[in-house]
Amino acid sequence: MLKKIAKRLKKAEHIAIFTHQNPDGDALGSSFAVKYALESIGKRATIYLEKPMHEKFNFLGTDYEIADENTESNADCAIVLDCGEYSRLGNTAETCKKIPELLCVDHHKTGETFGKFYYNEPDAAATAQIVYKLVNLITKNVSQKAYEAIYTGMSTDTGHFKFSNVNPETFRIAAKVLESGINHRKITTIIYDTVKREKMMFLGAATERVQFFHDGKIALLDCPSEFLKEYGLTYDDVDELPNIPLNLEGVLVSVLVKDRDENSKRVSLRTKDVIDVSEVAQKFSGGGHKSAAACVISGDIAQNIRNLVDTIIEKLTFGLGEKDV
Ligand SMILES: [Mn+2]
Repeated sequence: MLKKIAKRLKKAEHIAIFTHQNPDGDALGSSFAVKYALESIGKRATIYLEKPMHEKFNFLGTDYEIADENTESNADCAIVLDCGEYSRLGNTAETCKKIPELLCVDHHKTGETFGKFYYNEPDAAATAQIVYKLVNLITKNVSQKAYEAIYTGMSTDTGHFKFSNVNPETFRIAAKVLESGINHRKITTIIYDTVKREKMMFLGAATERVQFFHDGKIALLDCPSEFLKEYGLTYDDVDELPNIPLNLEGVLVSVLVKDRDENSKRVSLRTKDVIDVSEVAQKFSGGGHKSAAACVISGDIAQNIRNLVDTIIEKLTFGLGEKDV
């Protein structure tokens, strides 16, 4: 199927590239890598985003367009990367739907298999890991810019090669990417080792807000946007937020509660691989991966979050979890 997707891309004239809202390093890295590969063989390629991406990813490139419900694209082919469902495309979904041909490359387990040509590799640590293969099917001369973007996606989706989604293939592909001569340290310095002062202070205060359940095995951080505002930050500045409660000693599962809109909260779940948190998220109409998942909570929010914590306790007690810990 990946070969077919490469073939369709090569046949197209103008390719529109889409990814999930609030794009992370994998979403953006995959998008820019595909864009650069297509441009290198003389195609037009446009990345559509809902809003400006976080400035820390500017090193990948800044050539993209902002799309809303009324944006018309004259692309003859669309490829959606790192996202398997229209609903996660946010405001760019309408633009995407109007494009005659739809292709999709993803690694999320709980997508809706959309597009005429849909390729999903749930074992791939990052979509960028699949994109490595895709760009090499598109061109024999993949540029360093494209490889930098792929490395960024692989690094950020694996917590810099330390999450359980890392497999031998991840390192094989990372090795090939490094062999192209990219400066990986330049990338990791920007992504991991450059922290704003206000953010350091925020992280300390956030740690104090963490609540514990089930003998300290579950940690919950309620982080409304107002709290971030006190430090001059937004959610985009703290994408490692779910790891603050998770990294605490003794914690097996973390719950991060963020504002979504007036009536709902976005909840991110993480685990030190003791339970499948995507199953917990699915119970609340969400989804994701085994060790990282998310869902939206509305209605009686306090009660529903309590129910979610109870579901985790149940999983820890009766699921596959506790005996393996
Ligand atoms: Mn991803």
